Amino acid sequence: MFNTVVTDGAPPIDRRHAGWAGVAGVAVSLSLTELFAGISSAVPSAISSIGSAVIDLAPSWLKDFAISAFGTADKAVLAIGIVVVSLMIGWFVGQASVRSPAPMVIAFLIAGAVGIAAQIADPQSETGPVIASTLLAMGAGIATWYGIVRLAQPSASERAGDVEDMSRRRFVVGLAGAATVAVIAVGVGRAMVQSRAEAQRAALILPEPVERQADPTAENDFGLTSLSPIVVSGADFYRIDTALVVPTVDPDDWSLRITGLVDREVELSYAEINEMPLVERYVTLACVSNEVGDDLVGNALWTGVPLRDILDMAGVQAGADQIVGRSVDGWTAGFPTDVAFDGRDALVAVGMNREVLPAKHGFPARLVVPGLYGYVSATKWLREIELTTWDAFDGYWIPRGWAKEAPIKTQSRIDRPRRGQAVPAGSYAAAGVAWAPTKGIAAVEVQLDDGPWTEAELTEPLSADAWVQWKLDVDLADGNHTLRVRATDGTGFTQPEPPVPPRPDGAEGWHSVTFSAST
Ligand SMILES: Nc1nc2c(c(=O)[nH]1)N[C@H]1C(S)=C(S)[C@@H](COP(=O)(O)O)O[C@H]1N2
Ligand SMILES: [Mo]
Repeated sequence: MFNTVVTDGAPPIDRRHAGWAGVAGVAVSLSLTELFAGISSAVPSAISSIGSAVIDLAPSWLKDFAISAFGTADKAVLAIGIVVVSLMIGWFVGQASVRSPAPMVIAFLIAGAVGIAAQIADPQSETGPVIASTLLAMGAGIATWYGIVRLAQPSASERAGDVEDMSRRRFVVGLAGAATVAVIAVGVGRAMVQSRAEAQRAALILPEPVERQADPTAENDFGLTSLSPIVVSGADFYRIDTALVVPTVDPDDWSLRITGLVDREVELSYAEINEMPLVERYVTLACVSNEVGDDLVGNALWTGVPLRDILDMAGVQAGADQIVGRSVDGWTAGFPTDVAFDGRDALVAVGMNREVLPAKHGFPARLVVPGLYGYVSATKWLREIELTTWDAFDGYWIPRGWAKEAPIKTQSRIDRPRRGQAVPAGSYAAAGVAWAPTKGIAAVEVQLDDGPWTEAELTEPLSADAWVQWKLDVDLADGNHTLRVRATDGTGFTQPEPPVPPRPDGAEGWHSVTFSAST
């Protein structure tokens, strides 16, 4: 069939037309993979699977560059990059296939193999559906390319001038048709994935905990504008992860396994975990990459099973000095086993702020470990807890240049005023937050310009693991000012002044804000 790429005696089609036909083939093929991901939960998105493979294979300097250049949009940029590069390959291979279909067919075979390999690496995928859907997408891509090439070729009677040459119009219609199919397939696929997940989550009800925490009162939260609330909603809570698209987990298919150096492996279904005695804990999570003064930190009320209870079911063996959390998307984090038994409230959490854990914060279950940065502890979309030795395994970020042991450093932040803000002169309520999970905050001091360090008023802490708000009324003269803050934690340790960058184990230094006051 393909020997008719060039119809008998017809001139080869225009190179630009051939390029666009290739682009259309790739677009239809890629978009169908998104549609299939929507139709079947056994088929992961090919674009995000390839993105994950790129993230895993990329050298750490490149990842650092991407994170610093694009911030939390780095994954979106990567996905767009994969699509753009694929379409460009379609353009060039389309042009190379003017006389023979071989380059296009070979390119699709290679792309299919890469796509299948990347998708199968996703632990939630199933090989059969992945291969079948990829073959379908490849076939549709080749057929689209071939169809548009044919549409762009004048027929014998058109060439002879017997009838008006409509080939150009047919080409444009073909291209538009392919673009329409691609847009609809991506839209429908994405919508199906989201609605399947949301419907399942919405149908769930977080069980009543056996231990409830009191709601915050005016003692716990100053309630000032521009000051972070003491409990941050799931929607406003910072989000950091390596997932290109939020993993969608079917709680009916999901289970949590406790494996490795245990007396007996344990497997718990979502229902079984929810039937265990659940407790509520206020815990502040912090990201190690947070710069002094930034907002990759937040406090929430977590509902879950004490990690210790789940470990005791399995029986931790002597020598198992590392706990590794593994997520459904293959991410890992490890921390010392002691942490689960030293009295702090580490949880396998299923709820956040009295709601079923939001998808982007780890539904159906995640780890919450007070006092440890998220990258070594807070595994979202948790699938397995493995007991191992400290030396036997390094979590995801460790070979990428971050410290293996990563307790959260005592920190404080100024929320009011913002940097560069112009505030009215006179009395002003400066305020912010301070955190030292597991230790608690004993004092926060504030310095205006070259004035004395003055102790701020603190809110009643929700727990030793939760941040507090601080507030100090300052008297502002007209002109520019600098405000500095430093916290002292429950051990008596006061934040030192010298700035330290986030890598490898968390930023240090005093947050300071320059602003102006005028009458
Ligand atoms: N599966 C998975 N869990 C993860 C991560 C991740 O990339 N994948 N990132 C961790 C990091 S670095 C942090 S700071 C916290 C952030 O949790 P949040 O997004 O709910 O705020 O999640 C942790 N859990
Ligand atoms: Mo993080």
